Amino acid sequence: PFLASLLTHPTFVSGGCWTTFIDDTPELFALVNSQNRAQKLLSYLGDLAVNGSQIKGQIGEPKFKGDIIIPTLHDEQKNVLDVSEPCKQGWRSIIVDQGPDAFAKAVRANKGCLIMDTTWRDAHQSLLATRVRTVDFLNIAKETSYALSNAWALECWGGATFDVAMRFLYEDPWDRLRKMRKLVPNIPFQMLLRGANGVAYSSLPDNAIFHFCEQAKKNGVDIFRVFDALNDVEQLEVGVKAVLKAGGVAEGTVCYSGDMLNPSKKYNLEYYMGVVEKIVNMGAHILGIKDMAGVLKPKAATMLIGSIRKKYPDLPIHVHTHDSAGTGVASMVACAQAGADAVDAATDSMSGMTSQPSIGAIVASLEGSDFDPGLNPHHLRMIDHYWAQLRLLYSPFEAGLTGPDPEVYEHEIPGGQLTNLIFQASQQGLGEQWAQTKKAYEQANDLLGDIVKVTPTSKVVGDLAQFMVSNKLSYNDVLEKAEQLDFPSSVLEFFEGLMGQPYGGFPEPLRSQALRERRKMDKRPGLYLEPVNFDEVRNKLKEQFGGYTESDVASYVMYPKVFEDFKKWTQKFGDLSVLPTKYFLAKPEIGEEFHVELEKGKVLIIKLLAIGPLSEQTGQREVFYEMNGEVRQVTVDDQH
Ligand code: 3PY
Ligand code: ZN
Repeated sequence: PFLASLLTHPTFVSGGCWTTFIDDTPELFALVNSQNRAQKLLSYLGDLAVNGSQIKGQIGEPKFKGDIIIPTLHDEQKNVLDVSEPCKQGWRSIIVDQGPDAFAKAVRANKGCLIMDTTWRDAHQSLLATRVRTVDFLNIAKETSYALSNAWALECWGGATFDVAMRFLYEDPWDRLRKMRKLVPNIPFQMLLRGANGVAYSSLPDNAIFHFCEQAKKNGVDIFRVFDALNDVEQLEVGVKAVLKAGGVAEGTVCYSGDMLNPSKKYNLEYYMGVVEKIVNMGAHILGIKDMAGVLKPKAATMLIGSIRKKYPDLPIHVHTHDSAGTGVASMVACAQAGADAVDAATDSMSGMTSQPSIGAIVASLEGSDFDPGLNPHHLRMIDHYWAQLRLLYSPFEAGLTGPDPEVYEHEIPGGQLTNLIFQASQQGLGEQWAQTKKAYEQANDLLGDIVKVTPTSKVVGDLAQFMVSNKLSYNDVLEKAEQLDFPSSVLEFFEGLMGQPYGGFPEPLRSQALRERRKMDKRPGLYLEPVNFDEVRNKLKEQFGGYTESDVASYVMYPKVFEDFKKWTQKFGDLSVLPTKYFLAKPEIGEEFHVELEKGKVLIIKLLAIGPLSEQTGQREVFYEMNGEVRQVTVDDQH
């Protein structure tokens, strides 16, 4: 294509200045570049047409077949709101103009209870295997900037979204962040950071966390919810310090586990108040309460938030929950009444069960009270009309949840993990085994010392539970045979101390029997790990991929292999984040026309014309497309 463009270029044709021609004509490269991109895109589409979707976790095709309708918002006078430019008003201006301390003061002084909308992060992480793609956030971003302009924040980044974007969606999470930021300049963006684990599954060297937070802040994150999966405050502090250094709003977070109302349980009010005190002393701007399994009952919420509010009248409190048991709305209302400054909710059609409670239900429950969140219910409903369509578009990733699971009070499985485990059980047709897995999860937790369970420690408990079920091991079997058992690697990493120190210590003799010759760390892992040599990483990326950005460096440090695979994929298929989800997950009908905007103003009009017969010699098929009026052909290996 380069030669063709060159030979037909008017300057070349007219015999104009030859020596500087190529240097002076950059559009030639742009053209070749976009033709390359178009060809790569066709390779992906051809492969999809012949072999079906290769996206991990996808079962079948989307239930939603039509075109997504973007809802229209209206103002108080019922005039259509002009959303051609993003909204400019919102809480973010305080962070940008006056800094994190001023934000903390302002939200504390605010009378109502604000809402953080989790639809762009935790809701799809908990319901749709974290599979929602960048394009689907961007398509509703400007409308959202208006509808949620008075929200505390949009939770839109971090947690599992970081690795899933690269690993399964072949998207750059940083690119997603920058694009969202452009279209939503007014609402604070919040991310979830797993303390010293960053957005990975075990600890990284401290300098990796500092570098990551600096990049996250630069690329658009305002508020960082920092937690540690064991409430190990030393692990947590690494994250909080990194956020403070980067200039972000630090939401130091305590993970809620167990049942505070039950006096025989390990984690009681005194325990929580102790962790809170340490978080306050770290200099966190906000206190987060993270009820990752949805086990904070309304009465416990009143007691916990009430006690913290009484001791720390000026401390902003932000509460997160999951609706697994069906009590999410009641608990969040109780939090608001007890003095929380913000609670989490998700758009209605992406709420409930293992996700956050419904935003519409919480707003209605607080309406007219002193705690009214100050959001427009009509606007929220309009945004939800969009998400109702999206939920059907992503139906191939549904776990098939059917109703609340109050048994969560016993097994305490966090929302996202509960969905995953149900999905796995239903895939294997193991209805009975699912009941056993829940029971085994409870026992595995006891074996490990009744630990706080959230990524990554929830995976440790889940892996041990599945290990027990598949090897038919009872609680006592594990204790008795520990010296002979080949424990899952996550369990060994936990016992080594790679995820920090659990409250009350590791269970002995199980720890020593399981570890055998392996090391035991009794301090936080960051003290043992070699710092990352960033120059080495930069050189490596330059050599391997011809260039890098500083956010690539952060991705590589967090997930070296995932990043490399992601780069290789994009070298083969290009940046597919521009492809509408419908055509990313399934092939179009023959003759169906669709549009892909490669970049601003560069639109491809594509139509699948035919899928050719299988060649016996090569095992390949030719797939024919029309692209901007020209017939194009791709050769695809038939994997069937
Ligand atoms: C994560 O760490 O991804 C979580 O959502 C924990 O709740
Ligand atoms: Zn959560």
